[in-house]
Amino acid sequence: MSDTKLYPVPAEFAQNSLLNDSAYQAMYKHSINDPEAFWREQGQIVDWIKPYSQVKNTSFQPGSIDIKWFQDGKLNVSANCLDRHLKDNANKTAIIWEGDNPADSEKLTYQDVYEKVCQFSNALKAQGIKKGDVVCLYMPMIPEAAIAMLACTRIGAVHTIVFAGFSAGALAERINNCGAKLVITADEGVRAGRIIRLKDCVDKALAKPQVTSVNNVIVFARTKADIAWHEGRDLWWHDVVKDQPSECEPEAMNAEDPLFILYTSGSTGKPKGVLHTTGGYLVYATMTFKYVFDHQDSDVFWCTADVGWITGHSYLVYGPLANAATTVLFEGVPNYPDTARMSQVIDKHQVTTLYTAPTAIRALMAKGDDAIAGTKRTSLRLMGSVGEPINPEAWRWYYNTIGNSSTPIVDTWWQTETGGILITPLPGATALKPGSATRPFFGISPALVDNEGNLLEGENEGNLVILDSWPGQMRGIYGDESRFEEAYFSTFPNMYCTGDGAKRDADGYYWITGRVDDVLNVSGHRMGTAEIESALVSHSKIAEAAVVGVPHDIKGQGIYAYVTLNAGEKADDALEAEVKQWVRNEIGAIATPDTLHWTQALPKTRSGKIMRRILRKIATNDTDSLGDTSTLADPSVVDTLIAEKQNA
Ligand code: 6R9
Repeated sequence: MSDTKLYPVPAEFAQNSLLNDSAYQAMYKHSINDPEAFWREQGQIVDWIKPYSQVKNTSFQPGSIDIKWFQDGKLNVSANCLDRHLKDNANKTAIIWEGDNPADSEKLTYQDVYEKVCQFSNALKAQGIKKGDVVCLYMPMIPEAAIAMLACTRIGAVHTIVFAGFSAGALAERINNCGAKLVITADEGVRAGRIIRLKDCVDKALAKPQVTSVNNVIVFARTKADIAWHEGRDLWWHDVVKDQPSECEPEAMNAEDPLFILYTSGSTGKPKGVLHTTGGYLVYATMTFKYVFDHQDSDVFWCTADVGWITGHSYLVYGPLANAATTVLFEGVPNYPDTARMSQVIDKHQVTTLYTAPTAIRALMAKGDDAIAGTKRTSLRLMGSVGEPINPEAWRWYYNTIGNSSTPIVDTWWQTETGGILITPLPGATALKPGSATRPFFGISPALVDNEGNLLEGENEGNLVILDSWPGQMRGIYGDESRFEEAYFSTFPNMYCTGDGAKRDADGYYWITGRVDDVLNVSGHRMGTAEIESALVSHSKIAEAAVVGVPHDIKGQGIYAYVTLNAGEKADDALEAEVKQWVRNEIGAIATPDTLHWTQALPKTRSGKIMRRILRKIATNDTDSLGDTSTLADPSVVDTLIAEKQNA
């Protein structure tokens, strides 16, 4: 909390925004004092096919965790994102696609997207996909990714998007876990001038003997490259939509019918299939988008997240489209073909609202003014940050350089599990402090507890928990009911445990300090240390591995892996390269260790638990206060590790 300079709401912003501070205060109070009445009214932000009479039916009680919202209502997500806008906004741009190559861009109106979604919905039905079936998307950042998502929701199929940077093995594991019947992909993806062979990767995943659920693969021709073809299984996107009508009746979905599954990392080795349902998720994504980004009809909103992450679901596709906004979908990366690409895209499409991640900001900050060379960025009126804590230095650079010292920043804290933003400034209401996510959104009751679960009052630091449910909350872990309670409600009974630590200052502002569990945050991507460890030990030469996060200037956290080899194996540069490549192949490039620390033994307790606390300190050269080492089976291991680190 070093930076205490307040950035007040600019007068002009306060005047024209949806909510000022007193409106926020009054609405927040109402949302906490009478959640039932508050959400009964707010639920009307979306259109219902059958109105709900019930609103909130939730329990965080041990043994009877139950989360239901608007449970007797019926609605359709694609109808809310498209059909209802056709009357007034048919010709408004829904999606601006900006290709990896700056020469490629395209605009689709609400009418265009509506017709394409209907056609693709009919195509899915023609392939036998029904309400409740799971469809896996492994897609590059092209409009067809959003079209496929919306088509699934139109017919009641449950989508699960796997980030197209994950390996064939990671894809296979996810397909298998959810029993997907269909995979939608592209021949190839294009990113930063490089080709990603997506269809090859799907072929490899489906060739694994354990994957038996998939009947068909629909392939969009992005680059028209030569690809292997499995007759009878593979279908071209352009063929399946060709003769389909551009009308398709939306399925009336129950509010609590599954909408999507999204895999994320927890503290165990197995990714969790986070399940979101239809009504509550849509209400929450729609409402948070509207107020956090102070949505105005003329806005051009650009969220740089990939559709494979929750931010891409809620604030690239569902939140913006449900609000009839114009959303920018960018295939490339912020610094290709040159460092100023992000700024160029802002000028080119007159972006008003930019939502990006601290890792991207820091990477550009390292290039200084080259990141804005030749651009104005005067169309911007609001910027956002998400994915990890933003350090005040990066915040100020973002504010001063990208935002011309005049654009407020909303630092939004939330998670895959929360469906939408929980702690955030509202730009017309909240004075900003660099590095603080500030105050709770409507209906959110954050609290801090000590390790025993005692509530901490006032200015304090502790584990961040949420005391009551909100509509966007996840409903379960797909295929593993018991793990839901265990993962989120058992550490501190009667509270949702976020896994993050936080401080609260004298103004009641929250400052997220990062994960307190074994989850890493590398460039805003969540990864369990256990997942990387299990990839490492699956290498035939590796006996044991322990992974810790270390501070990294650009990525936020880097991956530091301690590795012991099987007897007789020798560590050298060739093996180091091989092991790094191995992890890439097992999980994906985002999981590649930055550092491999070869060693003979890991520090373990007498009961055999690896003491990560000590490994973290050694990795960061913080060895003056190693804390209690008396429970170690062999304390000399620690001295060896310290010496190895110093000689590295
Ligand atoms: C939306 C998203 C969730 C974890 C979360 C926290 C970190 C996200 C943050 C932030 C500080 C912010 N995180 N936003 N930390 N300030 N504004 O990123 O979801 O991929 O599930 O990651 O990311 O540690 O627990 P997800």
